[in-house]
Amino acid sequence: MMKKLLLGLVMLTGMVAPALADYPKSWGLNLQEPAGVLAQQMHDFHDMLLYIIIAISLFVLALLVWIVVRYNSKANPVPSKTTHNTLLEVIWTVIPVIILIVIAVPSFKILFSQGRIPDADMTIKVTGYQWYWGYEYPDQGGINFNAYMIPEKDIDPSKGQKRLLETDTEVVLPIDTTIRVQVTAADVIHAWTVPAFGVKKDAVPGRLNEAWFKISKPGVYYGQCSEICGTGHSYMPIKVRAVSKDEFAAWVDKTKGPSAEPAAAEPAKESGDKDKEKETKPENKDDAKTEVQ
Ligand SMILES: [Cu+2]
Repeated sequence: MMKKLLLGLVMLTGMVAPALADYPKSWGLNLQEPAGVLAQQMHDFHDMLLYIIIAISLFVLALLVWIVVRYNSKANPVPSKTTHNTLLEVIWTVIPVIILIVIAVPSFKILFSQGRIPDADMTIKVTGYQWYWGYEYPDQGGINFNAYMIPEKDIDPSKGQKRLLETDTEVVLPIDTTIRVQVTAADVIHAWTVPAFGVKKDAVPGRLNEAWFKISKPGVYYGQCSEICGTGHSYMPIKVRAVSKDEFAAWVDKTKGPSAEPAAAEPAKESGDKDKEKETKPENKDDAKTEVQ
């Protein structure tokens, strides 16, 4: 019921998630819509916790109200001298233990399904840099590119572009495919996070972390670096475009050419060859600095 109430509240404020994309919204209340099994499991777990938390809060509130009304000095001038009640003490120890076990079982299940990487259909490697992401597709002929944030001044809201979330190059991935993502960093610790996939993985220099996900529906999914990594921390978003397997194969063919330059999904700006990247890097740095100040 509570979930419906919350959902109703979200709908009332006119912030229903569009079916084919998910991103953070102003005054957003619930988690982003899940786009895969892992995220779905997390949502179900979150909803279960919500019921338990609300029940416990209401119970404690009722106890407090009862005590205030029934046992204040006027209503109960001569207080009881009782200090121990074995049955009550056993109950208030055993019931919380049972609640914790009920929470622990699904929690460990999710941890295991996150941690055990299934046989993947494809792999992508993500490297965190101050302050952009590098992507490699080793199974697709080594397609690789860097994705920089599109600065706020170049954002066109009429095209549906979102401030602080758009990147010059999109990470194109197929749906219904088990994707292993290897995450590392080249300078400081970052974290590659896409809420709709249920993935948040630390990118640690000198270490290769792994996560996996399977996108259930096509669309655009946004994420952000989730480890404070410096002044440009909020300027290294993640933009994933999930497409059908056929469209993905076409994208790979188009992108894999001799130039190894990714097909830009955003016509506005492209990043590709090394010289361009060098130009963009300091520019991005300056943007980040001025915006922070
Ligand atoms: Cu970062």
